[in-house]
Amino acid sequence: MLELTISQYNLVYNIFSFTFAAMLGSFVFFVLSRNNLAPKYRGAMVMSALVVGIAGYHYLRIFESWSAAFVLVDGMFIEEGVGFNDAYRYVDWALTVPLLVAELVAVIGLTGKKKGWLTFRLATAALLMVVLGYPGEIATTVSARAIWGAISTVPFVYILFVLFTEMNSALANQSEKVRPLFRNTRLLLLATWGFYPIVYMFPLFEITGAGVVVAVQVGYAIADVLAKCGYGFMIYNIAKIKSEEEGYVPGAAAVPAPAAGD
Ligand SMILES: *C/C=C(C)/C=C/C=C(C)/C=C/C1=C(C)CCCC1(C)C
Repeated sequence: MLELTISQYNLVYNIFSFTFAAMLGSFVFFVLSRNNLAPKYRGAMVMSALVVGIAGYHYLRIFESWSAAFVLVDGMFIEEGVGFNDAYRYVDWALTVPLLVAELVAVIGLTGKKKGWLTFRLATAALLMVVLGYPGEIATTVSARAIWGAISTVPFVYILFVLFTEMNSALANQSEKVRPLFRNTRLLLLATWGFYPIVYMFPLFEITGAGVVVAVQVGYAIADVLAKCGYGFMIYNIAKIKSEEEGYVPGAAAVPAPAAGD
């Protein structure tokens, strides 16, 4: 039976509330600022908005589930009834993680077959990673958690491999100004995505009970804000600079032809 102190319960409660607010705020920003971008980059912003919209909805449900899962008895929060539903998180990832990789490909400005194939491979690997991680997340033994975690790491490594090898040739075609932004976005992706398997491994260490539940929820929530909102802002920045470089003037009726060599 899970028992949390009042401050443990409140910490998670407040983090969920903060995360919902961050997703909602980002959603409004991405929708409103879409028109500052050249039309070819708007798709990336639509995907950013979808990601934080979908995640915002799920955080609301996670937040509700958390509130309903515990009762206060003698100064401790005791889990009762149907308990806390963690599945929302994986449903959310199954939808948002493929969109996040598609966003990055969209903002590079590849066209045609190359774009479609790259997006397909990255999005499929992302979906596989999430689907294969779930049985481990709900497993009741450490060994099952470790095995599913290891299997789920295969597509994860594949994604990183594609981003850090194949994508280099696409980056070589970007302007001086845009290239470091791409590198930073890719590093943010590596740092934040790398955080999920670490959080996932918490229960494999000695931490058990209330402490680990709190650490996992807080860890995933912070990673989600950085990997969805923070990342979306960086994608917006890249798209904005590229739009300007390509001569796009927000509000102008026609878009001038891109400069030679672009
Ligand atoms: C917005 C949500 C994001 C960016 C979620 C990303 C999730 C991961 C990178 C999860 C990776 C996992 C492994 C690599 C192994 C263990 C199981 C997972 C699913 C936690």
